[in-house]
Amino acid sequence: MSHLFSLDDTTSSRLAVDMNDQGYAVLEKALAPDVLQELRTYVDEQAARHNNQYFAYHGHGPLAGSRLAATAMSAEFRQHLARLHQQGHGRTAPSEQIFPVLRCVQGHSGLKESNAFHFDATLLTMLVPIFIPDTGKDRGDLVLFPNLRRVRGSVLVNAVEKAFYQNPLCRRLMGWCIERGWLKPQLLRMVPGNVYFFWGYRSLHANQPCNPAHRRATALFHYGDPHAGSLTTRLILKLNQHRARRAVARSKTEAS
Ligand SMILES: O=C(O)CCC(=O)C(=O)O
Ligand SMILES: [Fe+2]
Repeated sequence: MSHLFSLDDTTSSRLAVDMNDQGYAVLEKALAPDVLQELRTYVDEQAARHNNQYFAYHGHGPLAGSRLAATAMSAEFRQHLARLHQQGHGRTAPSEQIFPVLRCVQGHSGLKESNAFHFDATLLTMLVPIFIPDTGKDRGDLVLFPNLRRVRGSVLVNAVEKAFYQNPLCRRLMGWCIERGWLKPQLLRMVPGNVYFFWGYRSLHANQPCNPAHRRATALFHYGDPHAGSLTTRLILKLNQHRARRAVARSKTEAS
């Protein structure tokens, strides 16, 4: 098996119901121990190339040769996500593409990447924790305001909403309100081996700050772009990739 795990029809429909009713779904012990170990070895190798500072790999290119890229290209795995999208959202995704990402938050440069609340460009998000600090505090839990909005018919409305929520001022304000208990998001403590699903396009989310002495690595699989092919979507993807490259460049400068 070159992908991550298999999913039967009954389990998939349970995940769809959980995402809609509870805001997220968990597939416990989804990864076989040797698969998780393979991912960890891969992350270790890549982290060494980045001076153990923050890095993110977006798309097939930088992930080439890894099981993450193989998963995103697997026809069988694509069918799993297609079925889940259909079961949960009631229709097929306009695009078949799976967009894989590897994020590794570590060192002081990782702190800047925390609490960066956003809506994903794609509807379905699958999150695979690879390394999660087992400290009591600052594990980098996933912070989620689930299903805050619907899929927008208009690309423009989507862009305006993203601009409103994803700017530094709003992000800071949200962090502040959460700290004071005025806003109560769901906090997901992730366990490596489990896999998590939520509607990334509909849910405002971020990760909590993570202890700089520890490594927090997650793989993300983004599926089902509601505005597939539109100019705005292409720009958002470009912008995210640009941000990721800039963060890596910054952490390199700081490390040297
Ligand atoms: O690493 C995480 O926990 C979340 C990252 C995320 O939401 C994203 O890359 O879209
Ligand atoms: Fe996201």
